[in-house]
Amino acid sequence: MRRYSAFAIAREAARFHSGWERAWASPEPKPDYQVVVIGAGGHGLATAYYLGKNHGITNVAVLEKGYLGGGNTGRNTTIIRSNYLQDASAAIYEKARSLFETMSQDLNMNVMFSPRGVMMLAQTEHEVRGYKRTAQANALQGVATEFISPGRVKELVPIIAIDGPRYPVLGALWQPRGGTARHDAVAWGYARACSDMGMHIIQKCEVTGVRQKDGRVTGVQTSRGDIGCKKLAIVVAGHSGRLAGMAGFRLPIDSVALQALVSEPIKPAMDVVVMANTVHGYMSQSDKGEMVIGGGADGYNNYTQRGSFHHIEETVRALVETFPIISRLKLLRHWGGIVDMTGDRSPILSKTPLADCFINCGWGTGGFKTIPGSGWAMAELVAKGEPGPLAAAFGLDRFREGRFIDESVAAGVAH
Ligand code: FAD
Ligand code: PYC
Repeated sequence: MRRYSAFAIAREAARFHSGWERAWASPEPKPDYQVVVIGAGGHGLATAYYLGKNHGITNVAVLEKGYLGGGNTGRNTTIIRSNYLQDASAAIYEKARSLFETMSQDLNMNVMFSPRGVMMLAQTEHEVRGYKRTAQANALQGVATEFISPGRVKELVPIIAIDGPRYPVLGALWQPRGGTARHDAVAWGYARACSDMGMHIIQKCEVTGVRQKDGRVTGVQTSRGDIGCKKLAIVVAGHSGRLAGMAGFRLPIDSVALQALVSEPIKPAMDVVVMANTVHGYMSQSDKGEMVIGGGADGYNNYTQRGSFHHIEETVRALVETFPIISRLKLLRHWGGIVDMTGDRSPILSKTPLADCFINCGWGTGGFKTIPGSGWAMAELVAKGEPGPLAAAFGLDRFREGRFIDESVAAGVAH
């Protein structure tokens, strides 16, 4: 793979951009691989990448039923933060956030990581107590957050109305090194690096069955024929329940649509990310100038990968009191993705009842930010057959043992 650089841009400009290589290859599937990863979202691609980079395993195929990054990875609102409450969460979310700091250099792809700061507004006394508690837990965990006053909120976000009639801003949990990144570039960067290591990324290849013998996985049936493997990683977010069904086990997961919308582009108005979890709304401004807006997850299980009008109304109604300027914006587009929610709002990185078959899911409304950390931990699980320190708490057995990792407050929009 030829590296991207300022020199390469100048060279290609001089020859009418005729010399760029394809970023990743599109090979035909081989009959067998050492590891098959199902799902070319960020988590599946990062799993493959760290299998190669950290464990030297490159005989890997990533199978994708649509196009890579076309699931939630390309549909999310790109908020990156690690201000979770429990120690196990802080460890994996902060590992992921720290990997975002150097991701562009690591992947040689500009993922536009923008650590502009993320704040979660406290708009009830209950939230004030909850976020002060999180800031104290984060201090012990080595995660840099602080509880800030309404005055400081107004300084950081001049367009905010802090004296709203129903939900005045009483303070906020502030993470200065949280931010955003370009979601597609994250998927493309991992795909390019995997392809460069000789891995196969096979798009338009739907897995329709899981083959097994004597309790061990032996391969998968796909829309492009049978493919054998020694180890299988299922990393399909909102489709996890369906894939687990094919492998013969059940998951404590609900599939629900989460929707978002963007406004027409406007001049720079807000240079931090703001989440208002009591009213179910959040907002940031993209580099193009659009206000990126989202709300709570749909209140009923569904597989509809699209937006809906009632949701636009609910979300905008929730936010307009705190951000009066949005009443004058035009809506540009809206969409949805299918997220995979667990009861404790924490992920599952686990062995499964089928030997050599592993699952990574349950990131729900908040898994974009964890793509590198999750891939790192999942690669270790698949390579060694046992979870390492980052994944150990997130096994499926916690649901049987009642050892929940409750992150319903930190999950924000997933209530
Ligand atoms: P996906 O990107 O969905 O990838 C799974 C892939 O598996 C898909 O490409 C799918 O086509 C493929 N697949 C499924 N079934 C099969 C099959 N049978 N065979 C082959 N392939 C299959 N998180 C944040 O951290 N911050 C945010 O601001 C944020 N905002 C969000 C906003 C919205 C509107 C949505 C929908 C989600 C948001 N999220 C956010 C959550 C985040 O997007 C997800 O947690 C994360 O992208 C999940 O990544 P993934 O790789 O697991 O899943
Ligand atoms: O997890 O930070 C998050 C998030 C924001 C919007 C959707 N998810």
